[in-house]
Amino acid sequence: MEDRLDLAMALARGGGQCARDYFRGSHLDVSPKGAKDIVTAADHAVDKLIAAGIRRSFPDDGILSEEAGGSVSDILWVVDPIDGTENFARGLARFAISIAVCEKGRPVMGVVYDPMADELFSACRGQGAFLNGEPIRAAMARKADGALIEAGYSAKYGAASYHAMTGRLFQAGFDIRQAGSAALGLVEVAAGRIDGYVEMHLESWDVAAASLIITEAQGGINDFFASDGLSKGGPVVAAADGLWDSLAAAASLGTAARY
Ligand code: LIP
Repeated sequence: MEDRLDLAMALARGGGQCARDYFRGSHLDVSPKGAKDIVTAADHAVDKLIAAGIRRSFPDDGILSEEAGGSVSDILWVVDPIDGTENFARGLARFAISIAVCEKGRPVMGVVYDPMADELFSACRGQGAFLNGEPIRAAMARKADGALIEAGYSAKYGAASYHAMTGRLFQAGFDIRQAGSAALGLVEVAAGRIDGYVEMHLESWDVAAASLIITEAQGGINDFFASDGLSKGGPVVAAADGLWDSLAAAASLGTAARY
């Protein structure tokens, strides 16, 4: 898996440079992608760059990406070429490249790269989590009162249920932010910068890399991949180690088990 990690890190950086070349430019070609969703020329360009690199080095591995789809296989690359596309399209410098490898449906390697901050988060199963090569750890246990979390929002799933969820979180004492990139919010839990992240529904490409980085940083996250999260997606609750139970209870997203 070390070879795949090295390649993922190189492709994330290369994809990040490609995204920066498009960023705030005049050739974004923003187009609708289903209800309340968009895709840009940069998403496609980064997706193609990453897929070409994987096929060159590991032609027998499967690829599942947000923009090109794909099929599940034993060794599967799960790619979000630009996580935070809405931010990217509006010129907001908060987006990430997310690349994971799953074996038998669960992440075993993951990288999340923030091209604007030049921060590369990485992990291989059982080997710890790193930011630009330095070990990271999720925050220690915190009480809900005053804990800073992110509650991700997508217009695809409507405002009413989001308001109900954030109402429960405020009631429980959490302070809430919403910044538009699930992958970056999740790795900020792993780095201890925030104390938790919740979202009602995410896809596997939003979550796969960051979920491994969180567990390798001693944080907690629900068992997203247990009930076919790889192809169906689902809710996400991630938190500092001692905070997971109270955050999951307040969010009340039906995330029964912590991974
Ligand atoms: C986005 C996530 C965000 C979520 C959006 C979308 P994308 O990823 O980062 O948290 O609310 O629905 O899934 O589509 O920009 O890769």
